[in-house]
Amino acid sequence: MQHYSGFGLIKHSLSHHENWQRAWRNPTPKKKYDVIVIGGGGHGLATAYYLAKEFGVTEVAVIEKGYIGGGNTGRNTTIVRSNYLWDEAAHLYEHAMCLWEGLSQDLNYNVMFSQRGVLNLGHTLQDMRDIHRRVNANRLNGIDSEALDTKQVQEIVPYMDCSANTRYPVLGASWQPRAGVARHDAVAWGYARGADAHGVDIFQQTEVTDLIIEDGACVGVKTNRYGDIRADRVGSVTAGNSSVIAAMGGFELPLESHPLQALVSEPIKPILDTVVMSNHVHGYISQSDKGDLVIGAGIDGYNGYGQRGSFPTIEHTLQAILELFPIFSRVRMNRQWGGIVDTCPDACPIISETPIQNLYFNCGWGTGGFKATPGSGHVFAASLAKGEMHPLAKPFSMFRFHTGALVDEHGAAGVAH
Ligand code: FAD
Ligand code: PYC
Repeated sequence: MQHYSGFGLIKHSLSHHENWQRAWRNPTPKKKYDVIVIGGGGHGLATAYYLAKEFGVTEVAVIEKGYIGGGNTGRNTTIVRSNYLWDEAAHLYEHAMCLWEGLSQDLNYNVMFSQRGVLNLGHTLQDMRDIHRRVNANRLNGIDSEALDTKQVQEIVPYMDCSANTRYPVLGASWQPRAGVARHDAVAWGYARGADAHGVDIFQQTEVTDLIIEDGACVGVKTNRYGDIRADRVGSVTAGNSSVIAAMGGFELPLESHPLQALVSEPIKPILDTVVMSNHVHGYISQSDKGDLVIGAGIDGYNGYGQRGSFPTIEHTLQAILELFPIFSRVRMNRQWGGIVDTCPDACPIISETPIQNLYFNCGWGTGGFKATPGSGHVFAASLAKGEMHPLAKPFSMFRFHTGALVDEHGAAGVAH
């Protein structure tokens, strides 16, 4: 197993409880902020952190209806990679990857970023053609990416069934060595602690119930706990609830909210020291540093906000995983859960101005936003600080659905949704 980057550089680390208490001090809201960030997931907290630390905007409030990191940030399978097909997406995710590489040191908090590599398997000739195309595109963008054959894959994952007799034989894979996993809740806590240290106010258990709009401009939010809170700019970073916030502004977003599920096994001894994903069989798996097998599914086809998913999807995923790893057939599963992901028609995010002045949205990350957390927060903070979209964000305007300038990452993202 590879070890966490930067471990030796961490000066001190608060316990979970101390973190919780610190983030929980729930300050009294000021009458007015420079920026309100709606949503205390990884992206919202990263936005607040970079606003204060990089752009000198410290009068920032993060308003979270539940607890920080309790949304998709704390529910995902933690895969971090930047091997996207199109230049616009590749640049954005690679920006995030570069920030991941220094994140534990930057936050002085161990986010357990572990660059153990990610394999995206190919099971058909067409899969392999797509893999070669994506690998070539990645390399042209300076992103580490290789196309491997069956034998090379088997060397990296000796316990996977790579024989020719399986229903979906492994013909090869794309391999990104710098990709890996991180500890998702530590990301939320690390950004929250960093933002707090720079003067950001974080309000948990506080729901934004409406936007305050005057003369076509957003001037604040209404909350269930503190009434009206005003700000010069408001950024919504609410993932699966983004359409609800957009409706408060009187416009629609081309988003669908779907359940996406994952599950973990009981801890077992180290057996898998990389990340295996398969578009074709609909499953992805890694092993956490605690020893649990971390397994994720495809989205459920129906829309919903229930933060739980359906049994048939999980059953299908486990069939897929067992096809690849018959050796795991007797491993007992421990916990299963769902998150609500916000998917765009072109499987790319929205980081955008809106029809309402001073109201900005960062959403639509769907099944793949954990990996983007530092990059998303950084470019959104830059945009909120300046009142002008960061160059890396510009291709992800919500208005691309009017002009047709979509960045279609369907399937190319290595997950089948
Ligand atoms: P969230 O963490 O969901 O934060 C949004 C916050 O907004 C929530 O805390 C919510 O409570 C709050 N909120 C909503 N409405 C309001 C309101 N009205 N007022 C105040 N607060 C509000 N991505 C990857 O890159 N790799 C993966 O391996 C991966 N696996 C996944 C597996 C699963 C099962 C799931 C569900 C997702 C997965 N993802 C993955 C996707 C990733 O988790 C998300 O894209 C990412 O975490 C989104 O972060 P966020 O901060 O935007 O959203
Ligand atoms: O985008 O890498 C990804 C991913 C993995 C699992 C869900 N999304």
